[in-house]
Amino acid sequence: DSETARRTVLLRRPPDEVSLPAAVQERIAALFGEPLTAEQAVARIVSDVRRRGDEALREWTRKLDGADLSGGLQIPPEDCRAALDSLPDDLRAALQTAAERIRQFHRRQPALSWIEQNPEGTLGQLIRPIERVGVYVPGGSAPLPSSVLMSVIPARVAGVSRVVVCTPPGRDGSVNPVILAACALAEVDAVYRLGGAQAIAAMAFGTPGLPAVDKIVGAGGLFVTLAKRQVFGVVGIEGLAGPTETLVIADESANPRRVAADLLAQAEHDPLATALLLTPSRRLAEAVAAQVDELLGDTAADRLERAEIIRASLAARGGAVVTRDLDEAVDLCNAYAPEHLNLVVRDGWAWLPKIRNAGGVFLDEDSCEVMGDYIAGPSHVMPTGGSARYASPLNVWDFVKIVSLVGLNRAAVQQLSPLAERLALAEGLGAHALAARLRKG
Ligand code: HSO
Ligand code: ZN
Repeated sequence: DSETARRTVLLRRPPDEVSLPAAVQERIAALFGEPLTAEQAVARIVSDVRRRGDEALREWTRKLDGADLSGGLQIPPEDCRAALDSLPDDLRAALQTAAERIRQFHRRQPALSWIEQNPEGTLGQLIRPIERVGVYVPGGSAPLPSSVLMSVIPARVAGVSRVVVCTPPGRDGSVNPVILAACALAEVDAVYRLGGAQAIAAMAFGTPGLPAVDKIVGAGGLFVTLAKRQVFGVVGIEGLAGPTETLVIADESANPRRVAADLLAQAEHDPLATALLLTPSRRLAEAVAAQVDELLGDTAADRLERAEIIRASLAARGGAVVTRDLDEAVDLCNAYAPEHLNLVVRDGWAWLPKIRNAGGVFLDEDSCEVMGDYIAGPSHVMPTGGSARYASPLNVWDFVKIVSLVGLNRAAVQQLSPLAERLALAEGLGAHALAARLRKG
């Protein structure tokens, strides 16, 4: 009804900062010598990389990341191996278990070729992996090695023959060692210290130092997302990731402290992340709010390193909505189509059939989103910004395609070619009609 509709609009309100923050605008103006929109700035970088290749990559990396690439674009594979070997044992073991669970989960997504032989001959579909895939792994304030596993392993399971990773270098040209270790573990073929729009352009068009790929996947910041949009068509992309988001639907049976922790976990990703609670219980909403304050407070037992980011995110986009009942919460969820839905209600299974739009459903408190972020098995690369209405989490099917097979025999063609000819004539395509007619007998 209209109240539900009004609330959905509020949930997905356009960010206040649609226009770029002043600091970014100034930076762009300084870099390009004139004020440009983010799209224009990205378009310049993309076309420059396309024209001047590695030279442009070195220049943009120096300008944007402050790093010197003269030591080489590619990180030597030995460095990745060494990073894996020198991880603390417990961390290496955790990554290995995560990798194995992700592999097992994705092996259950069969993309099947089929060939049907019948009196007409043959029709079928051949599943072929995409040959070369590029994975973008963001750097920045929280480099996420788990994202390496969550993107590379589904590609490997699909049979992609070459998987490369681009990730931005720090000022000293280095890349987070745990990211390198995850690349070694996932058997990435090449890792390039390259970030932003320049990385996307390089993977799309190829340069002497970085051969082109066929499809680019992985989330990134604004410039990465705009660049992916601009190179789409030259290469495939899996989607345009926006800031991450979680909707918690909970009733009085939920533990407020755990719900609060799940909201904080989401908010800590990004000041632009969204963490929302929908509940028919005002009491729960208030209890969760109190827990959020307590967990964020200065006196909290373990002070959260990213408390500032969490506060910014919760202030701009976080909160609780008290709904009429659980049905309304579910309706709001379907309209909002969150990346993550945490369903923490009595008898969650009974509600599951009503959930239509969400990247992933995390059923019950124990199976919180963080399990999915790291270790459960499905990829944590999930559709954001309402795209769960039509898109899926990253999966094996993102890395294969169908080749259709038509092998009709002479008898079938004799029977069908007059129909093809008739359709060709209706389309005014005389050569098509001729080709069909020549099969007639
Ligand atoms: N929740 C993030 C994934 C992630 N969390 C990686 C921790 N590391 C977006 O789905
Ligand atoms: Zn997360």
